[in-house]
Amino acid sequence: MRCSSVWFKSVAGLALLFALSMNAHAEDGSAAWLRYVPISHPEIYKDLPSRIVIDGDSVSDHMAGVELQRGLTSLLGRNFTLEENRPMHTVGDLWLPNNAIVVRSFEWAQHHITADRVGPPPGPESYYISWNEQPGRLFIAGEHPTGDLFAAFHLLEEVAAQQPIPRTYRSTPSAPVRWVDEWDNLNGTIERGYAGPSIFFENGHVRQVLTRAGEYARLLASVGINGCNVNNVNADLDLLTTEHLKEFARIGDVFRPWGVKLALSVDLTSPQTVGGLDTFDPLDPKVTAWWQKKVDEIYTLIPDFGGFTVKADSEGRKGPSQYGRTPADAANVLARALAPHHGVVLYRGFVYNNHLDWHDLKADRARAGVDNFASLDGKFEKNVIIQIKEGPIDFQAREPISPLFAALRHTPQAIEVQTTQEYTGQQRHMVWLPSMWKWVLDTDMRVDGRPSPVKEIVTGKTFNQPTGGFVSVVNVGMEPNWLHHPMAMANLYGYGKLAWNPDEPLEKIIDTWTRLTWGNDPQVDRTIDAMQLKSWDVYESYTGPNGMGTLTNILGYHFGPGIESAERNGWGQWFRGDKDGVGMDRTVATGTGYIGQYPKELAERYESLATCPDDLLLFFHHVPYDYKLHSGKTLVQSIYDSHYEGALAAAEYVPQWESLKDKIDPERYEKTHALFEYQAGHAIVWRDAINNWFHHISGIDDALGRVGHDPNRIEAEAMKTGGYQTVDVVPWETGSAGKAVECHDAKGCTLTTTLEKLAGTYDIAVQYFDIWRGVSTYTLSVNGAEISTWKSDDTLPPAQPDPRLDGQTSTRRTIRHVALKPGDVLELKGLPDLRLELFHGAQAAGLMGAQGLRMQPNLQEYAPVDYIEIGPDGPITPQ
Ligand code: GCV
Repeated sequence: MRCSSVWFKSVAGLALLFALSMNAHAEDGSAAWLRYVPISHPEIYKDLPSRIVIDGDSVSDHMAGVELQRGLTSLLGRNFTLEENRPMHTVGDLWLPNNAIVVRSFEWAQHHITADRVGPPPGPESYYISWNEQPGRLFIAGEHPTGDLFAAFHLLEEVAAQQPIPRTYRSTPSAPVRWVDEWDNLNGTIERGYAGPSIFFENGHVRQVLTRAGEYARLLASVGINGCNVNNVNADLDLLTTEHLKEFARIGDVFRPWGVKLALSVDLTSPQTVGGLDTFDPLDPKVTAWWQKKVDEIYTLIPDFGGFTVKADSEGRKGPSQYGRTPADAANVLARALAPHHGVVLYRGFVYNNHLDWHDLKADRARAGVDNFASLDGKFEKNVIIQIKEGPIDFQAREPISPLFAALRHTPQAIEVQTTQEYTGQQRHMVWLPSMWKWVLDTDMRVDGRPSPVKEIVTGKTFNQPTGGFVSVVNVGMEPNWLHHPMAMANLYGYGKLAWNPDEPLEKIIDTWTRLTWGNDPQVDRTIDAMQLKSWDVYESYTGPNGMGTLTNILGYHFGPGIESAERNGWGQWFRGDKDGVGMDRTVATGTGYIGQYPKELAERYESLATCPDDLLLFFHHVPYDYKLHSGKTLVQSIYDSHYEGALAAAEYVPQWESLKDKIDPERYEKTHALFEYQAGHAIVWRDAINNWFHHISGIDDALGRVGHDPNRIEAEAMKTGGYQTVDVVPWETGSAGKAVECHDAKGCTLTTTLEKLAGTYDIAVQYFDIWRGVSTYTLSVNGAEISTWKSDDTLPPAQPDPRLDGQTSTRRTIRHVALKPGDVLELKGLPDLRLELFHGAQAAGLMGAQGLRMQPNLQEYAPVDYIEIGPDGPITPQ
């Protein structure tokens, strides 16, 4: 039983004021889905009592009460009072106030509410809600105080989405591990983070002010997430010093009220780098003792510490292989140290050799998971969980399911997914990833010919494991709205919901998120739901087709197209495209044998061309370009078509969003609008790069004559130029005709052309390159009259400056509804980024006098331009 003390506190007075002032802030996205904006029909909840009574004195109970008061007061526009630690503290205590929202223990509920309604305690984080209008009592009971908190958030969610309060509702999480990982470094940077610096660290230390970390924990708790690993799996080597641990304890303190456990990623060399030992061999007794002592030290500072995540023998991290030891040897040492404190080890299955020989047709990175871990099944301590990426490569737009899920029958597992959109548009493209995750979780691995969907494997049901669950790499940053794109927060929300209940329908998840984030207007909800639900499909269709991987620049920043970067190197993300065909032969019959790692039924399905699904074809097979897909199209024609369809669908987001203009606050409307405009332009960069590349390599024309023919396009290098110079774009397919122009003149340069268009109204798109740190200025005029001027000052990915003109930096400005007639002269003026620069010998050169300063094109942004495209009004310049 949970204890409660006798003190009584009513904090009703300031509640309304507090709640209203909370919502007075600008809509900068920081409130995410916890906006608590007054609902349009508060009368639905007129019977809901305004008195909240809490039994229990834990900090989570307190937070549940405060959250209920804050949320309900704001949502319903009336005062809710809060009485904490009401004296109803014994199981035998029958007192239960009417006309109140009462939070009590599950144990109490079992004794005093009809047992068959409450049922047996389902698990430590479960909760129960019952609503009885007659005495006017809403009853909330958690098996553990965090259950109260989850219940409070659930109730608030129902009210915010204007859903009826359930008569009785019981909820139990699917698995004990529902964590997020953040890849934050102590210096404040975030690996694969796209929304500003770390909310936890700066300059080698934990931030002094951890307000954002606390707010983040609240968001996590609101969707049932119970653990957060705060540092990069490529862990800082000095992470475990006592000095750092004391600082991490402060993060633990701000997480604790929300029931979120702090976890850390550790480097296995720590006994050497921190402990000063001469070895990190896991089987050396000195090393074992060091880990035990270090873990004990951690728990004295952070009593509810969650555990360690380990990346070893992978991408340059050292690991047990250095001493001829196995992942089990290493994981078990940590696990034994953690076990007395109930901590766990999440040992990543992402162990592979990134120096593979690409000449070797049998070499295959996808095999690594099963090759490295299957033989260790059953050799891990009980508190070791193998953390397995959803696919065998690396979070591509689509991959098959990792066969490792089916290979570990005696070892707990957790699935690792990525909320941060490393390979899926880096929060500059809208991609709702729960669609992908649900596809993965529902995939039936058919272990031993029996139903065994991934969701049941990772939640421990299939193989009867005591633990396991879900991990998502999130990488929120200091930008107010956490992930940059207002739509991207739906990924974090959806992750939490699926981790809690992998059977939750996608439609329900997205609709609730939309209501909470954007309001309950039916048109808004219908439009946003539909956009999000198709967005994975749309992104996949204009990036990597048929299971080839995303086709991004894997040697760069994983953002724009960079097709051949995947080939001819040791990283093993090959798709083996040549003039005759494309795809990795992973068959058992003639290829790498990878398919043989799946259970029999799946292996047979993938091995045979007759049954292999089109959307995974090239992951498993090498086929010629004119190979006929199940869809009836040839492979290459399907690639062309899907890229045109996908780019068009992305362009349609703009008018779809514009249809909601009057129903969305201006701040978020404008930000989201700019991102959709960006996505529309960048989808065309993707479309053209991939289609032109396949056209070039296959030599097969597009049956519809679009690829390589852009009648509405005027190449910059073909225009009359005042000062612009032609340069190559590398790789060639990321620039139209492989060329662009740059202006190296501080006074600026011009491009002009005389139009022969029929009189009418057109959209004019300028395709240019926006380098991260430079800010060029562009001005477009018709017959000398300016129609648009803008600066290339977007903060596009990559987060590190990419100084090149390529598929990451290529972007587009569209000027709509421009009246044109034959003979009109179009002029684009580009002014490169200018900075005052110290200039030696300034006087001799007669520039800016004796100060020795001059304006110079700087930072490698020379007002670059790729082309101008002029087409009829519409969502996309048509082909
Ligand atoms: C943290 C991919 C990413 C790396 C990441 C790695 C991993 O390779 O590109 O940035 O490293 O996965 O998951 O460990």
